[in-house]
This record gives sequence, C-alpha cells and structure tokens, in this order.
Amino acid sequence: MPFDYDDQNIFAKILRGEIPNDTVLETEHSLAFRDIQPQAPVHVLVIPKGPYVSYDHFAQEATEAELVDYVRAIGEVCRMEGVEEDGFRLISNAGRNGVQEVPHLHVHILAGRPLGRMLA
Ligand code: D5M
Repeated sequence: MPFDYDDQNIFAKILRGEIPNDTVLETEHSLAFRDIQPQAPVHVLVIPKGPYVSYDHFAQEATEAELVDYVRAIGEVCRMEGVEEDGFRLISNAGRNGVQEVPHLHVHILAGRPLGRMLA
C-alpha cells in the first residue's frame, strides 16, 4: 500500500521552521520537542525529519541511518529528561483507529507522574 504524506501537516511546518517549537533535542534525522498540550509533567514528541506518516511507513522506507538515529533520539530524550528511574511511557498513535491527529510519525514520551494502566 502506498503511503500518502501531507506536507501541510503541522509537524512538517515545524520541520520547515514555519511555526515555532520548544525543541528538546535535534539530531541529523530526528527532532524532539515539547507537546503543546502536555498530558504529563514530561510530554515530549519525537519525530523523524523525513516525510513518514506512520511507524509502518518509516520501517518500510527509511534508511538504516534514519532508523538508528530515531531510536537513539528517543532514548537520548529519556536520558535527558531523567525519566528512566521512575519510569515512562512511549505511545505512537496511527491512523483512524489509533486517533492520530497529526499525520507525521511521532512518538509521545510521557513521564513525571503515575500514568495508570492503559492499553486502550
Ligand atoms: O497527537 C498529536 C499531538 O501533537 C497532540 O498531543 C498535540 C500535539 N501538537 C499539535 N500541534 C503542536 C505544536 N504546534 N507543537 C507541539 N505539539 C503539538 P496524536 O493524536 O498522537 O497525533
């Protein structure tokens, strides 16, 4: 299935510098910034710089350098935010059923309070 990327989505605009963001980490292939509507004391979004809609899209089409950079960037933000000791949650909403609002792959890093049991 081909993946359609909408380059007018808000994270594409952030990557082009058209709207501001609160950057936590920038690497060669990834950007991490604070969520504008934080759901926890730590709420950081990590996105690849490439035009990928979802995890599946990214896994199929990204280069190895992009894949490695992204996984490491998520880990680096966890380290920088000091969330390893008390714990954290990674979430990536995808598509209609996943209620993905912004159609550019992103992982939410949530931490800083007990997050409760949540599988759905
Ligand atoms: O969630 C998308 C997330 O993106 C949601 O938590 C709000 C956040 N968001 C939307 N616009 C911005 C800007 N401009 N800066 C930072 N964060 C933003 P999902 O439902 O997973 O697609």
